[in-house]
Amino acid sequence: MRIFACTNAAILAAVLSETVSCTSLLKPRSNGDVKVEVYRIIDTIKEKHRGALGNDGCTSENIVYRREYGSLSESERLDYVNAVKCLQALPARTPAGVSDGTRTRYDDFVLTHIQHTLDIHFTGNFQHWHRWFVYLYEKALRDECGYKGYQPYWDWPKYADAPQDSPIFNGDPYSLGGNGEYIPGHNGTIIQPPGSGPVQLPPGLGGGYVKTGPFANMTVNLGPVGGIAGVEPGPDGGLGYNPRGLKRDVGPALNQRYANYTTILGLLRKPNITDYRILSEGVAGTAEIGPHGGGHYVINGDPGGDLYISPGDPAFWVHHGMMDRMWALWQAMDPETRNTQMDDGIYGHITWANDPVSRLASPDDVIDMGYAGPSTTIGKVASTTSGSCATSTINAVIRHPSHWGV
Ligand SMILES: *[C@@H]1O[C@H](CO)[C@@H](O)[C@H](O)[C@H]1NC(C)=O
Ligand SMILES: *[C@@H]1O[C@H](CO)[C@@H](O)[C@H](O)[C@H]1NC(C)=O
Ligand SMILES: *[C@@H]1O[C@H](CO)[C@@H](O)[C@H](O)[C@H]1NC(C)=O
Ligand SMILES: *[C@@H]1O[C@H](CO)[C@@H](O)[C@H](O)[C@H]1NC(C)=O
Ligand SMILES: [Cu+2]
Repeated sequence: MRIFACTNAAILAAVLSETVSCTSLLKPRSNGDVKVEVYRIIDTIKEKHRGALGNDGCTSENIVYRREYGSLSESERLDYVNAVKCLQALPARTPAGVSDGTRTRYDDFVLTHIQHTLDIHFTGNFQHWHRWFVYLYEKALRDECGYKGYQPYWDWPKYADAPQDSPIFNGDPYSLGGNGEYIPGHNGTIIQPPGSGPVQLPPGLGGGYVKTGPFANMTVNLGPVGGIAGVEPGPDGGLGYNPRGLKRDVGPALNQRYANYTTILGLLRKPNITDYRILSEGVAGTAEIGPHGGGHYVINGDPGGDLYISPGDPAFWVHHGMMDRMWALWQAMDPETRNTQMDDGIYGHITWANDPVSRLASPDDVIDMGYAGPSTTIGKVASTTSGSCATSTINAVIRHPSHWGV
């Protein structure tokens, strides 16, 4: 096959520049070829990443790598699941009176996400905010619940044809709980994000309560808040106490359509952060919801389908682990430029899709974590590998969320 004549360096160059002759060899011919190409590019990125280690901070000794959920051993998955359950059993740090529905340490994270939903999506801080959010969750699992591993991620395309059977959702004791019980004839969710008309999504293969796996019988305390047509907010606008069961509607339709190998290849080939964001998050107010929205609505249900309280489903964190992994891989192709590049398109502002019109986000902008954990700034979490990789808040994020593991 001619493609093997293309060296790794040339393929990387081709990824970075549409003009290199190897580009034509990157053009997919079938889904199998696309997958091969994705792995070829990721291998090239890993090689470049390893070559750069030690130049500006992390070394091969002190860097750590996150791993794909299905690549963890059963006992490693169980350790992760038990740490999440531990967080769900610890008391909240949010003071009484702020939100009656915030009962557990886990809920602290959900509350922070609710409070910031409208200034952390389709905004210039989106990726940075969620990077720090996932990092602090990982840190809470480790520091407060004795977890020894790192936050695993959900490799979307790997399970796109049957996410309900994946190690994440298959309902075995090592999963994040099963799909919701199948509700015959149920319709897909109609989403209604801020500032846009309703979008009808296809249904998944569940729709009801999760009855299998470690999170069967899990209690959701906060919400609903909004974003789904026909669903009324819970008490106190969703901040009140509203205990109910976990529901999901996992299925392949949205996964195949929005988070397949072609999507990954598309992300890896985007020349700048503005273009990357438009594929990653989709086009606000349309059915193009990108792998970000796609992944959320593969989980769907309650709280997974409500954009404010979506972190209330334990699968949120593997989804955003993958969001961060993709961004980190993309950054690693050209760290000098991409670790500092800020989006200057419609998603580069401090309001949702720049509505109402607002200034561009800046590296000095604070990433506020409320009661979930310490706040930081956009600039401090932009790189996962620079800094001394030793102590302090800034190095903490660098030390852990590095994303080229199995
Ligand atoms: C699904 O939508 C169709 C068409 O709007 C409607 O007739 C049907 O009753 C709905 N099914 C359920 C279970 O709500
Ligand atoms: C869920 O709760 C019900 C009722 O309390 C109980 O019978 C069932 O065994 C529980 N399931 C799991 C998986 O914990
Ligand atoms: C794969 O995802 C891309 C968007 O990233 C989409 O355009 C394409 O239609 C999807 N493929 C399938 C088979 O749905
Ligand atoms: C990003 O790349 C696209 C080409 O895909 C180009 O049209 C656009 O001008 C670039 N934007 C910036 C800000 O460089
Ligand atoms: Cu979010």
